[in-house]
Amino acid sequence: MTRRQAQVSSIIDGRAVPGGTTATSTNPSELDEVIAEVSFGDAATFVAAAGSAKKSQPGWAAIPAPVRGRAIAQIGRAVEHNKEALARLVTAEIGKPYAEALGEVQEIIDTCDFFLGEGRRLYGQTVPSEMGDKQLFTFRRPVGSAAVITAGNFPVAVPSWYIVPALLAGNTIVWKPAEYSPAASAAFHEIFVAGGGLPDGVFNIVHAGGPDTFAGLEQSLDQGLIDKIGFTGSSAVGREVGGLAGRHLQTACLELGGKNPMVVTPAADLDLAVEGALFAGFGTAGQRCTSLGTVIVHELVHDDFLSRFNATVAAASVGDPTQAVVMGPLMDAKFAQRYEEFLGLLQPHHRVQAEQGRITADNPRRGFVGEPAAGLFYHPVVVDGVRPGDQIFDEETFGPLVGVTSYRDFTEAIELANAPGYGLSSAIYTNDAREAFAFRDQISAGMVSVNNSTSGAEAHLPFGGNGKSGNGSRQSGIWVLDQFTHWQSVNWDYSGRLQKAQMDTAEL
Ligand code: UN1
Repeated sequence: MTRRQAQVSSIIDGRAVPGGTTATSTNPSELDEVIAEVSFGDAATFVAAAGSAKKSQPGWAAIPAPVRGRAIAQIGRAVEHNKEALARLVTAEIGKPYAEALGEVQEIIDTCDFFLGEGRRLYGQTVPSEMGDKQLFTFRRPVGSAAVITAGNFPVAVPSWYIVPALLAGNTIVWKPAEYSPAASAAFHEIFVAGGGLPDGVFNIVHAGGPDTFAGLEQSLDQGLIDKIGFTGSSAVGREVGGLAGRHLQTACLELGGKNPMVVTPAADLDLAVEGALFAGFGTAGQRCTSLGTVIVHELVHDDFLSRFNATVAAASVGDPTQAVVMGPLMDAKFAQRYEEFLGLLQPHHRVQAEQGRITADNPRRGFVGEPAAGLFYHPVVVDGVRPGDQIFDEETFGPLVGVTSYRDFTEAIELANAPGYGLSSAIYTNDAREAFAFRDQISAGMVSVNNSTSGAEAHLPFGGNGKSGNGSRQSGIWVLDQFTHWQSVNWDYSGRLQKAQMDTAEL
């Protein structure tokens, strides 16, 4: 793997395809450091990549699944071999603290480790028939060519959640990574193709802007070149992508935003809850889809929780993500700007607990690690008194801001937790098993943590959400195979005559 790829372009059918426009990706901790120059393709580039994936798919699917599993095993080892280098690149390109970046790369390895054996276990069933001299079977068949469109906050782990199982199941790929993580995605692509010995055209990468990608995707769907879409990104764009898929009679695998609640009850270990809220709220600078949105804390323990949380947040190390910090910079100027617009939505009834905004010499942070003016560094913010109807309560923030509100009884806690209408992750801190089970039962969320953070899901459990967080599709673990395979039923009659179901059913 090349440490830093100065030049990045789309790779279609094994060949680099420069596009018409060039952009640079910079280090959000040191904005004048260029990480990569990326050549952006357009809609036609996407269509060409889709054509390549479509053409290569039958050949890839013809390779026996256990042999495809071996390719996944080799990819896993290649990622392991490049673990530190890839993590350093993620830290340099999107500012994720190095320890988290190592965890992100480990998530790819875990995904490969899980799926390598699936090549030998891509089971179908033998099913009894209601007629004699007839056998029924089911087979998992690859869906075909898949478009994978991912975000930059997890520039390498989340793509692997789609790409590894899709390849294992005999699908081919067009991957459009985020515009602001081209170097990390180019490195990922290089490791996958070389490590797995993937034939040309099986795994194509397209660097392009959002509107061109959308246009290229639509044209590819119209031409029958794409059979499945995997998309991770905002709820607003997910709605568009889901609509596009639906108009082509496809279901997209959608992993969208979250406004993930954490309920803290009087039966909670408050220090544990504070630790969980710090990691969930400010890990990846609050830019995970699983990041903590609002702490919903019982009024009896509200003040105690808030003062402990404030003290912990005030002491949290912020700065240079190559060092052991809790929080690095925001990942890109686009996100910094959006986050600042969010800060502009604070209202008089919001009790902001500490400094807010960009960390600068005029707005310093005690114990800051590094040079704040060089990067997109923000104060971690806690806002008490948020409530339904406030944009800050209702919508995903995608930045280092955690809201706090209080509740009187458990019913109100659940109402507040479900109010924003997302449904990705959630957490409850309590040592009362009845509360924990009641929460699990009543929360609308794909993922529930008891006495743990909203973020940090393990790679072999179903991952995904409901409501504004997704269409119920799940990634990770065995369940994602239902996204990248179709069931084929086979009925095999060796009676030598036409046996009609429901009409020639054997008698007792
Ligand atoms: C995302 O932010 O899109 O559970 C995924 C977590 C990580 C994945 C987050 N394993 O926080």
